[in-house]
Amino acid sequence: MFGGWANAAYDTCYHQRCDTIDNVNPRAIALNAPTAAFAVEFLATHAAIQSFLGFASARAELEVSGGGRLVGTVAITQSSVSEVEIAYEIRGLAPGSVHGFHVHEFAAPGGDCAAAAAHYNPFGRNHGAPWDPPEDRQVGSNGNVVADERGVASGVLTESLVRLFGETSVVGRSVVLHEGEDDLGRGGQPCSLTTGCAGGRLACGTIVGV
Ligand SMILES: [Cu+2]
Repeated sequence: MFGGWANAAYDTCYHQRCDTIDNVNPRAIALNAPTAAFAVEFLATHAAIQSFLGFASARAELEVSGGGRLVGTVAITQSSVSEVEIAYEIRGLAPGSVHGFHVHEFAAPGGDCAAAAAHYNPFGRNHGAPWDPPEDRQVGSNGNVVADERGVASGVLTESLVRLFGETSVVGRSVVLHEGEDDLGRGGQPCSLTTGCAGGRLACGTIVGV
């Protein structure tokens, strides 16, 4: 009888323990709750983290204003925390022609260069030359490109204000090639300090992280 009671008690206890261990498992909760909480928080903030960390490189395909014809490519590489390299190759230009070349504020879907709006200027500064001190120019003050005798403009710019991460990332904005020359803020006209008086928009493309 004693043995029967003991066995019954043991069985109950055993099954309770089994239930506890198999179905609730406090030890597992103790181990996994912080992990689970972290995972939930990570997923919730993943987009923000990715946006902040940004991209190592980005690319823009330049289409003639209005869309339909590809005229160039721009590849931006975050070469260090403080610098990017902007490699460009643009074809079909007038030989020897000079064109303002800027990062503008918004995307330019399908060659809609008007949608790009103004130069990207998150710090509210006057337009200047790429070699002006960072505090004296806009993020979009990237200077001119020059076509060679074949009508091809190609080269690599090093930029300290353009970046592919953080709050002032240029990913999702655009590169605009203008019809005329950018006076780099030195023309003495009202437009010199905003657009460099570079004229209309020849081509543009949205900057896409890759
Ligand atoms: Cu521009």
